[in-house]
Amino acid sequence: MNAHLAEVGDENEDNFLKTLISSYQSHKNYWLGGSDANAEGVWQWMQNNHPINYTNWGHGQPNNLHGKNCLVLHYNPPDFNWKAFDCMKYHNYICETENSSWIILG
Ligand SMILES: [Ca+2]
Repeated sequence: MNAHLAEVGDENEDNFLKTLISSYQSHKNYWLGGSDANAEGVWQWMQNNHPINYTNWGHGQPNNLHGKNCLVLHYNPPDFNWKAFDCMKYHNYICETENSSWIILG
């Protein structure tokens, strides 16, 4: 399938995902493909280690505490924004395919 965790390049993609999960199960956290596991505080998209340019961090995020090295799209009523999370936690997830048609699994 060549799918990987979704990477959000700009506000349009961010809004697209928010709209999509609003119509699905909005009151959950969804893994995105960002991490600062390589270098604390330096957030990258994991597929190609590209820097994360567009961001939608929630208030006080990313907190950059060790152990919170993965990125979730977090429901923070009434909107969604980004939050650093422990990578080992269970969450739903959003994947994208190589041809950039989006899918949600889980
Ligand atoms: Ca971190």
